[in-house]
Amino acid sequence: TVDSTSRPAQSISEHLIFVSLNQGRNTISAWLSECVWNEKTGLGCDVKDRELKFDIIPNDHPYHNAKNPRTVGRANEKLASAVEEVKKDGRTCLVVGGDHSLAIGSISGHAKTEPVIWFDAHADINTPLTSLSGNMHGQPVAFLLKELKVSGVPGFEWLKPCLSAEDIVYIGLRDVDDAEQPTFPKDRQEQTLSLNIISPQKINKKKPIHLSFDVDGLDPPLTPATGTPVPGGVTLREGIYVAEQLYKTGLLSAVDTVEINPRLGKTQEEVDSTVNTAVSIILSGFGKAREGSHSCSY
Ligand code: NNH
Ligand code: MN
Ligand code: MN
Ligand code: MN
Repeated sequence: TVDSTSRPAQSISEHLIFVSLNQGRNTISAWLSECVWNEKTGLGCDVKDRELKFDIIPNDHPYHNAKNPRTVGRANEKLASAVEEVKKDGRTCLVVGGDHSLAIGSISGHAKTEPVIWFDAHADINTPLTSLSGNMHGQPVAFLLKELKVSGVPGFEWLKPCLSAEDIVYIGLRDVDDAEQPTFPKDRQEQTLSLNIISPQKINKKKPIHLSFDVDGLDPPLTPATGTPVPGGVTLREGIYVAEQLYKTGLLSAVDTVEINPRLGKTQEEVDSTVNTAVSIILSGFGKAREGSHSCSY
């Protein structure tokens, strides 16, 4: 996480806390430490690295169409506390997943944040009653929305929905399930790829921004190692532009990086290109400028 209150806007000396949902360091966290935190070759960010370990709850039967609710619920409870600690410490939080169900804990722990930029091909607003896949990564927005009142899900007794539909801005959206239509906030999709994606009113309020970055929001050839690719996505240039603009607001307070699944890459090259793409967007969100910076040797 990065200190967004005391740092100068263009500073590359950020304070970062890294929360990984993976058991042990993986490809993306190894890369990130080189590119983001390494003082000589990277952005020189001050990093506090945290690894969270989660329990697999036995006999975790589905709740309607939500699979593994107790395991996912408890993991998110733990993540929410970790993110809350990071924010109390005045740092910016970068969560590396893992699938998008982690946004439930990440955004809850980052409470009172708005807007949330939901960068994704999908709306992720299914509920345990509407989901056809049963995957909880297709449901986090529904769990977070006050309007939807999802309740009674085992493992989520701790959760208090903290977002309103008007706090969410979707970027890259192009695959909304029929069952998601009635609940999808229709006016929430960006019209153009400019910072108007965030209403000027919200920026004026200087509220911290949460970027929930699902790599499948990008065009599939950029991120082949992901579970549910959808053609016609955001280009790398557009993705980097969005991240740069968010950095320039000085308000980017937490970032989720989700749906990178190295096991789904057909070759090592596919895994590497997925990770490289995600890393380049994260770096832009944390201040790497395409035009370079004299104080940055990267
Ligand atoms: N909408 C589908 C579902 O609910 C797909 C969700 N998959 C995602 N979401 N990767 O971002 O299962
Ligand atoms: Mn998603
Ligand atoms: Mn958060
Ligand atoms: Mn998605």
